[in-house]
Amino acid sequence: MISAEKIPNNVGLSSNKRLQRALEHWQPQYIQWWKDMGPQGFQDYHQVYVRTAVSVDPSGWAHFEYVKLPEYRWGIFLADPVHDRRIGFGDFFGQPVWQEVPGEFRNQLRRLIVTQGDTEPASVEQQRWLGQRCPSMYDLRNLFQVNVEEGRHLWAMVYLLHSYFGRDGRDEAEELLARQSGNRDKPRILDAFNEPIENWLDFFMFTMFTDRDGKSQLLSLSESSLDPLSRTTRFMLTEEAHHMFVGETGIARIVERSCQLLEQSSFSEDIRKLGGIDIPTIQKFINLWFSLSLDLHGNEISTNAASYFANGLKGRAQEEKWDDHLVTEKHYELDVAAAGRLERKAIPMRTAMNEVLRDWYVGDCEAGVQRWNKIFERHGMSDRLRLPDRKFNRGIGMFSSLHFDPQGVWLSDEQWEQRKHDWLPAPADREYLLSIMATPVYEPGKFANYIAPPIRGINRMPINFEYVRTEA
Ligand code: BYC
Repeated sequence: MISAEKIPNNVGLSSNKRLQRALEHWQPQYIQWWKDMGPQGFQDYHQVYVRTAVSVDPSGWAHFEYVKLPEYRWGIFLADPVHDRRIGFGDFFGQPVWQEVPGEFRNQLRRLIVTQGDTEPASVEQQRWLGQRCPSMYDLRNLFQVNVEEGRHLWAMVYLLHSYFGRDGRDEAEELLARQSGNRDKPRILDAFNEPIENWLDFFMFTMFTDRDGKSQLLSLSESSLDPLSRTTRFMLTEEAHHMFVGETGIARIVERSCQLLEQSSFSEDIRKLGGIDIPTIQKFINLWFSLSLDLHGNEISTNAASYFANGLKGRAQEEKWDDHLVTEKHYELDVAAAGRLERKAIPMRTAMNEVLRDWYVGDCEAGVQRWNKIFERHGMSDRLRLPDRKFNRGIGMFSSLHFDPQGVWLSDEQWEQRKHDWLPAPADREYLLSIMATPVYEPGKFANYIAPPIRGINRMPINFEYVRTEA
């Protein structure tokens, strides 16, 4: 039986019997999904030191306690309403925002919410075996924190579907638990969420690059004219920040350790012989996850994106910083492949909205990569990591049928086949990573040889704190 206390919320759940009943119906299916598809091997006898959102103010949000994973209190939170909030872009600019879904935009909004919602359980499914290969108890706890919050993000989207989309919304909420990452017959909607995440380099790259796409898309949805969508996604963004922290610092700690191992070997040895992760391998995983995450912004030229913008459903990150909120006159210049070469073409800005968001995203990723490069500088090393060209390894959009190298040089199909494993993880790279991760590290304060400890623990706890404990 669901009670308002069992589901922390600020949406007045106890006074909305219809919604409460709908969620009561959905919750057991969710828990079953979590047990079947969530972290494997950590459901029954482990308690995890996690943060649970119990309200939207900073103190309520940072509530830490030991929790058995299936008993995590997945809550429903909307950021506080903004007084007299107005539509910030598109054809309805300046009008009051909507508290209900306008009939004419129902399908588009449902599609956006379902697509967003689908990514959340997908990521939990992708990561479900990682606990068996963790580099430390600190990292294990962070993995589970990310997982439970992705679960909460699913709750957030299911709340919107149940509250605003009636029968269709309830059906969609069930489908969100029926599709499965990587399943041939019922895959997740977006490609990156069907890719396996089998090792911790994948995981850290995913939380760095794919969660950053989450940030980018949530920033856009938080501009939405549908106020409940805006308020839900605004609160989700606060949690997303921790996920990117996990990814960025995870890679930073691997880079740090690789530098140390290189120094130890006086730069004369392949650090794989010392159990480390060599820099070319790190670069290959950047190339993979950055390109997969670029795809998540959709096609370069998209009438869907234009109509989302026109109708005020999905805006640009930090819309208030732009001068022109109508964008009816402007054009966007992009490279288009035509007759074997690239040509610069101007297209109406509204149809290039996916590309505008991608620009923001690339800038945000670039800043993160520069922070990693500071580690090499500190060690006095000339190595650098870099983002590949945006045409590299694309699966969506106009470059998806073509091949480019990481510098953006056009390649023939044969050249690509010959060289792709110079730039993307090869089976041997994956085998190597699995070999160094085969034995998980569960002893508090101990770290696998390929990763440096973090600078500090979680919630001011020491690094050797027992972040995950086994029940007696
Ligand atoms: N894979 O007009 P277009 C996150 C399809 S991540 C497969 O460009 P649109 C998170 C598209 O469905 C953030 N198919 O599409 C991170 C359409 O197909 P149909 C998730 C793709 O709709 C880590 C066709 O191509 N946020 O939060 O403008 C952990 C036409 O394309 C893909 C959202 O999803 C793809 N990558 O753009 C946990 C925000 N891309 O229907 C969570 C909401 C496109 O014609 N969604 N297609 O057969 C959106 O804003 C848009 O749906 C997209 C796609 C930007 C994703």
